[in-house]
Amino acid sequence: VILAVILGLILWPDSLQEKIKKRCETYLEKHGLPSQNDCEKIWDSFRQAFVEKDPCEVPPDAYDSLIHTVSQVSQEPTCNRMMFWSKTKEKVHEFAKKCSYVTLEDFLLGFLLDNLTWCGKSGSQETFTTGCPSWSDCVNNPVRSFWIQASAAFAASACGDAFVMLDGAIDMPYNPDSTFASVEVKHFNSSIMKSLTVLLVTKEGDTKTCESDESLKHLQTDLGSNLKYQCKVVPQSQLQTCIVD
Ligand code: DVN
Repeated sequence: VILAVILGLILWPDSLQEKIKKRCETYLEKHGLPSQNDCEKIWDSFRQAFVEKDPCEVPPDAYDSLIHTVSQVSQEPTCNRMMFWSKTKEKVHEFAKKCSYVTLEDFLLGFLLDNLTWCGKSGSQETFTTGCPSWSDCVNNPVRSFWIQASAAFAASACGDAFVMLDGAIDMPYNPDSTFASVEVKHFNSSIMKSLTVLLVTKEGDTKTCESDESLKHLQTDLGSNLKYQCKVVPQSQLQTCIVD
């Protein structure tokens, strides 16, 4: 048994708590932000959102306290460089890093939980990273609810000229069921945000244009008249250059 425990610790050194606190410390250090106790505070707020709860009964607002705590610790939104995305996760993060845009996953809140799975169990103080409901198993699952609330907060903070990277190689680049359409666009605040520019990423041979795509007409409608809409086709190869006009 002792050997199994030691082996377990070697093979599986990171509990969810350690992983998140490590990400938190790395992030705050990299951004020159003070960090005494902050990561502990953030872990506590995160935990209370889902621990001791049925993993299908964690609504988005369970994360309000975490979002509040993180906003007190972290940096201000970066106006004119904020970038949203849908069905372009890998491409957008590479592009954002290279070309100095910021996605939700570049802010502390998204950085802490990117690519993680977590849940609790009613009647237990434990946190789990396996056996948790997946995205569509139930609506109010801890992971889905987190991303909904984090995306809503991120979108509400968007200021100046914002961007979204959409996939021009699929039928519906702007999909009403996506988090981008169903949460983020609804939370844009036209008193601080001026415009949204779509970067429609195409592969060689794609014939889609900003004008030919039906789904983008819905995006224009959803943005309303207070936000300026722009759209540019960006061949995938051009993403390397950071030049997108
Ligand atoms: O603008 C971004 C960002 O700010 C954000 O949080 O929301 C926007 C991206 O969400 P989206 O518009 O729904 O885009 P996607 O590409 O449909 O989904 C993004 C991610 O949500 C996926 O990569 C999934 O995460 P994962 O599994 O790679 O860690 C997850 N997701 C969305 N719908 C899902 C799903 N996972 C499983 N099943 C689904 N139906």
